[in-house]
Amino acid sequence: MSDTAFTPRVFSGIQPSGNLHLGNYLGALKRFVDWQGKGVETVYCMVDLHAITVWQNPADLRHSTRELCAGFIAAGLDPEKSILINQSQVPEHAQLAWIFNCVARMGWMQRMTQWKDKAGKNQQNASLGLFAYPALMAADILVYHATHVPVGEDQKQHLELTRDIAIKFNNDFGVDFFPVTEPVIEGAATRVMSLRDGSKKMSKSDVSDMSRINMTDDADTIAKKIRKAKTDPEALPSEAEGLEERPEARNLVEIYAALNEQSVDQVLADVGGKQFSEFKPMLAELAVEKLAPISSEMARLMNDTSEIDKILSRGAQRAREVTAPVLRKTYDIVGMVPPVET
Ligand code: AQP
Repeated sequence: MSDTAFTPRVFSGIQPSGNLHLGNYLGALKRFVDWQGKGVETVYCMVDLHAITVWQNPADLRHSTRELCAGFIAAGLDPEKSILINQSQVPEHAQLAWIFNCVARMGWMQRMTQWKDKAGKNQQNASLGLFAYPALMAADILVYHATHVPVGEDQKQHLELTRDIAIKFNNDFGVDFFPVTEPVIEGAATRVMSLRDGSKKMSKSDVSDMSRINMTDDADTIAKKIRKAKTDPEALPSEAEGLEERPEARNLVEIYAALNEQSVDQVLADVGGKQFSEFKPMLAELAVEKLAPISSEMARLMNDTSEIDKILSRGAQRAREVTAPVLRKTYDIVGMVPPVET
């Protein structure tokens, strides 16, 4: 929470860069829904401008953006209660990002692990947008003066950079204009790992589809992926410390706990001593019970994308009531001459 007197407001986003997966759901989307009931304004974004920092086929991007919006709604976000937008329809995100490109330092960006991971050894060939990604993310958050940002563990470093940008802007211009946002990284599965390798996070860009559960997977596919998930030969322990050095086992127990809204300790109290041959069908049944209604609702919503487009357009209009004045004030602080009536 900000230590200044900013009105609490929640912002978060997901990239429409491929299939929404269980990691996005447990680390982010499920948290978004929880926040919707807390009496705080909530703004959730399909961050299409972030998605194009790596190549996206235009038709696929349009489809993924609408499908992501369908996923948001199917998971429980109500467009009347939360503002749902795609980033490119609210131009103030990109406009504020330019200001932040001039506030943030090259060295800050170079330290970002996501930049290092995604650009890899071929940094000279990566897009400038991929390098500047965290400044756009800071703008996404701060253009709403958002105070709470629910995300998965992998976004912690970017959120720290958002704080650094807000602090530097406020210091440079001698103002207390942008809130210093705290990351909200909570729940049992803030870092869902690959089903094939417990040392890698579950990710849209993993080449193996067996590594992740997609929110569009049917019941048979979900069950098959869990049945084939990598594990070790030991039985499950009765206490959480027994999961140390057992990343695949920990991952499956954490997924179970998050889906069933229990703690890891509560799950282990029930399943400790069981073999994976017994636990995996339990997990598959739970995953299908929780995810199948979401995927079938997504499919239903995707039958009429014009309704999704209207929701996004309405969301953008509502969003701009917040973002346009914040951008105007930012320009004023920076010293831009404002337009006048002619
Ligand atoms: N494995 C994960 N466990 C928990 N949370 C996760 N998130 C992503 N993966 C996991 C959270 O989902 C939100 C949106 O993520 P994103 O799509 O904007 O970016 P990402 O982290 O780059 O997602 P991917 O799947 O890993 O995409 P690629 O493969 O393209 O890099 C964020 O809150 C994130 O923490």
